[in-house]
Amino acid sequence: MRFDIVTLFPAIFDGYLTQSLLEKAINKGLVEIHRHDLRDWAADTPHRKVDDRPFGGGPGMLLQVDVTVPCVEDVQQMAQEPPRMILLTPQGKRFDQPMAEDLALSKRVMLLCGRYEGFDQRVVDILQPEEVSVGDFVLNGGEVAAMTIIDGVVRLLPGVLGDENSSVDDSFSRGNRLLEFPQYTRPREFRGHTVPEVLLGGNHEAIAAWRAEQSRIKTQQRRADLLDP
Ligand code: 6GU
Repeated sequence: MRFDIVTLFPAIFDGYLTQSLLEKAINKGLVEIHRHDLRDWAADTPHRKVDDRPFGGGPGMLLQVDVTVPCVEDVQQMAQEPPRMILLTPQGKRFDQPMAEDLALSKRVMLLCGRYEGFDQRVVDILQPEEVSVGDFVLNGGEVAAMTIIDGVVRLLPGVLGDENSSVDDSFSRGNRLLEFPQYTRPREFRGHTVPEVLLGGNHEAIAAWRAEQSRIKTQQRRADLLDP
């Protein structure tokens, strides 16, 4: 699977791309991640300007259509596969596990990261990207949201997680709308806190029943909206 990220801050992704699961997925050839600096498409002036003030007034700066659209068109041409195009914005459709599962089926995803007050509306009108948000809060730009999406998608790709960490039972995956039950490992007792007896007894039916009940209780207490959407 190939990701193309368009951003003004490609270095934000450095640490994330070279750690742990994602680095392994890249080294195994399961994922390719290409970053593109929007500023490389700026007019060839000393300031390489990519943003300007909104017509009609108001705070902040907008990313310009005449920089962004040519950039995206060039990046599209960098591989055969036409990408699913996602523009990160707090105004977008909320990212969730079914969306991650759907994206994991595509060969190529392009992520457009906004900064400042966002993009000129004509970027959306011309490119018609899917507008996606990662939640009801405001970030300084789309980069952390893009990493969230990549992280959520990559772990679903075949071969990325070992069997021992399979994603099929994850909370929020299709058919599972429950929060996860609590888990324990050694030691059996720490500062007077013990492990629930049922988990030590080896009765697999009783363990499964206890876990299901714990999931239900936790979901009821914290996320009743998941039980009755
Ligand atoms: Cl995708 N971008 C920004 N800037 N803020 C957000 C977001 C995206 N999703 C939630 N908040």
